[in-house]
Amino acid sequence: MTDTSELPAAIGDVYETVVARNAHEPEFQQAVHEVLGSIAPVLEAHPEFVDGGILERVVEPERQIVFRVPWVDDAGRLQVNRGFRVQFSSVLGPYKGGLRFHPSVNLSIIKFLGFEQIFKNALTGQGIGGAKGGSDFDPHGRSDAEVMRFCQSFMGELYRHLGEHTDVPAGDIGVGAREIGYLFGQYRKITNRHESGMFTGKGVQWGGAEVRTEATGYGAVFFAQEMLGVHGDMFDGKRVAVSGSGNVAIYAIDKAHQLGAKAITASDSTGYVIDDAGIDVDLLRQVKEVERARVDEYARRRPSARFVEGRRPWEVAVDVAIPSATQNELDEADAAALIANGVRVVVEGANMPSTPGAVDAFRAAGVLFGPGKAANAGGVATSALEMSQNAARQRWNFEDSERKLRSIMRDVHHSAFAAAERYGHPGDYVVGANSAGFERVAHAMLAQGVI
Ligand code: NDP
Ligand code: 2IT
Repeated sequence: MTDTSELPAAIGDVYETVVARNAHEPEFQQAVHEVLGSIAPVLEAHPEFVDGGILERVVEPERQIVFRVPWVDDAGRLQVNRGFRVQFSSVLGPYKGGLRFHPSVNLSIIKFLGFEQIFKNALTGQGIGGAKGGSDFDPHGRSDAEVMRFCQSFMGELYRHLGEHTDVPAGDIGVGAREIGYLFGQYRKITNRHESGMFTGKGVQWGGAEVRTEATGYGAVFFAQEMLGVHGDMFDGKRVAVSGSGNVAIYAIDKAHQLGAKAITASDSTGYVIDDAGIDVDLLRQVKEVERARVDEYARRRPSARFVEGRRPWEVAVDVAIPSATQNELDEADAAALIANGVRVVVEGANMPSTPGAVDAFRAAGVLFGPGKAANAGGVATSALEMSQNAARQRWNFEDSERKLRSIMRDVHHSAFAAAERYGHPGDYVVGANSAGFERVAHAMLAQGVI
């Protein structure tokens, strides 16, 4: 990802510095390249952004925290993991973004996610900055007691950098309801404060917002609905491929079914299941969330399903694809297969799931492509609603919250769509989302001086 030939000079110089300074961080370079590659028209319209050194500053995190996480496993052995929190930008509000627990986690991955989060959060129109954190801890196969001890040790360091007005984490891969409970509990104990707004995605019985659990998957489907709507089309009757079988995937499947579509796949790192009768969400939740088993277990219990080991669902003929597992899980060959099979819409439930080659292929083929920054913004947007409710000591009901999410996704779509038109790339949601998010951040950075 070092080719700068297609970038205007001012942007190319900044990108080359990013590559030199972050030489061993391919995911971070990829995320920066994608944003910088989209915003030339914005800089042409706003030379003050170039003069104000916005680019040089926005690619450098405000603060990066890396720390030791020691804990003792059930066999009495000492384990040491590495913890991260990258506080990328607080220009629009307190740092905000999830925590990821996965063995692949390193600084490059946390920085790419934190960088994406700045512009995604800006696009929601809410007052939240961008951050991401996590650890190379792998919760798979660990007992609840081990996960609790790990979370307590992790928070034993991270707590000093958090707070409802400072930095507000949430979940991501490997961090769900169980982990958030343990992390919040430890923060409360150490600080002696029941500070509800310092974490989002909490249980609805103790400060969590209705619809936060469902928000990312539901939001991605709402975004696809908006994209189809522009072309007078609907979700009803569509065949849908979803990857992943975690939080985002489960609720994307759920909403697709509610809108009359049929989602026929789900996956994890072992392979995918195809179910021609449509994925049974209750069974998938039972297998993945309750039993924490692998996705092949779903196929064993469901006569209409079969498991395809070691492969990804993009070889299945569908109208809509919703990659909802992890970064770079859909490459150029996958995109070619989807296009050959007539895919009409791709919306990214995950962060950066499509490789640059795949994105180019979708655009060239005229596939409606919704980048994660816009399409999965419903999760963090609902986190911001949770922060509002916590601050006001209020609780909104499910129906009102879902209505708000629906309306936010309509606005996110409109912002991205309108920016794409304004900057001469109608229908290009990559340009639209990056431009609309970047504009908002850049204006705030200029106004607040050289910080
Ligand atoms: P979960 O941990 O709930 O689920 C992750 C799913 O993705 C699992 O099925 C997991 O399978 C699979 N997966 C993870 N890593 C890989 C890999 N390397 N190869 C294949 N499959 C993999 O996470 P979420 O559903 O919360 O997150 C999914 C994606 O959505 C991530 O990109 C995340 O950043 C993004 N996202 C999440 C939001 C949220 O609110 N939770 C908000 C916006 C974006 P396995 O168990 O085998 O690892
Ligand atoms: O990638 C994401 O937007 C998230 N994991 C959710 C972040 C949040 O703070 O709700």
